[in-house]
Amino acid sequence: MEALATAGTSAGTAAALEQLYPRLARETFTAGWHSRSPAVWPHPRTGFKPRLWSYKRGSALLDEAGELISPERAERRNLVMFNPMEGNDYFALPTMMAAYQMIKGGEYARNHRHSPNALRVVIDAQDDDVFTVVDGVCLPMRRGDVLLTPNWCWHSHFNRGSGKAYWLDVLDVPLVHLLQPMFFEPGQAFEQSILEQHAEHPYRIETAQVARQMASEPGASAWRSRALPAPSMKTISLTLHTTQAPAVSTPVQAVENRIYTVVEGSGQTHFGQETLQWERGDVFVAPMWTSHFHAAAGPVRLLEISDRALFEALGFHRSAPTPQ
Ligand code: GTQ
Ligand code: FE2
Repeated sequence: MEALATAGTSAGTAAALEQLYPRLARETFTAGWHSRSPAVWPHPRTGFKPRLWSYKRGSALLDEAGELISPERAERRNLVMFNPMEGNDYFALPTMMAAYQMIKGGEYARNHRHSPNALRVVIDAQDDDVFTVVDGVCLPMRRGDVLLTPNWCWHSHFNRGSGKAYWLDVLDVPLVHLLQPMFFEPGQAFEQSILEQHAEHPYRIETAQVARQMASEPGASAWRSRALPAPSMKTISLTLHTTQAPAVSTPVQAVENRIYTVVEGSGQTHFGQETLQWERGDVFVAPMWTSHFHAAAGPVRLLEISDRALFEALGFHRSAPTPQ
């Protein structure tokens, strides 16, 4: 920038500018033409990388942690998946964090609420043992279910069985850190009073049921995608991808950050030169404007959790017509 801005100026002008810059800085001004950091660039660029976290390894480490940490000591027993880059040890993506959480039989993850929107995707739970309570409504957590706990809803989780339960948490915490509207309140009591109990509720999405529906429609052996409703979640969008047979998706490249979680099946995702292999329970991320496509090895249920709703609401969303 500097070379451009001063090209063609006389030695005297260049010297005067050099004297001006520190005087500007003392008054907390930066000369825009002299700044190291440009204001704009041609297309999105990000330090976040495509990355996968293995459920096999994550759940084994969470089991170890479970011998040392109780839900009484930790607000939540979770392993946060961070994208390894300078200065980051907490965020998977610029707008969303992701974590594996585990609760043992008989344990209760205490009641609280916060401004970040959250959701969970159940990876392993014994039917009728594990529940999330949202604003007094008790909802079952079964394998493949998505449970929504939007902004400022009271929520707690419990396991009344004897086996361990595991799920993925996704929260828009990094976005709330950036924009700064953070609020958190612990419940007065550890446990939340249950006012109602439902299996069917807008905050509980059974991906198994949606997948069964998609499987009954024509073309089920091809790669198909369906948007899932996520009521009250203004920053997060859900899409279920399914196929009944080996299939390949069309490449995408868009203004959105995506977290994928493998609900069922195995396959791989291609990011240019890089390929991520995935199996049930694994979680991987496709950062902003990263071109990628999936290849299913057999029947697959892949849940995509993205910040698309956020970018659409702000008018920033766009897709590349021909992903590179
Ligand atoms: O289950 O309420 O992984 O509040 C991080 C923050 C889970 C939760 C996390 C949370 C929760
Ligand atoms: Fe929470």
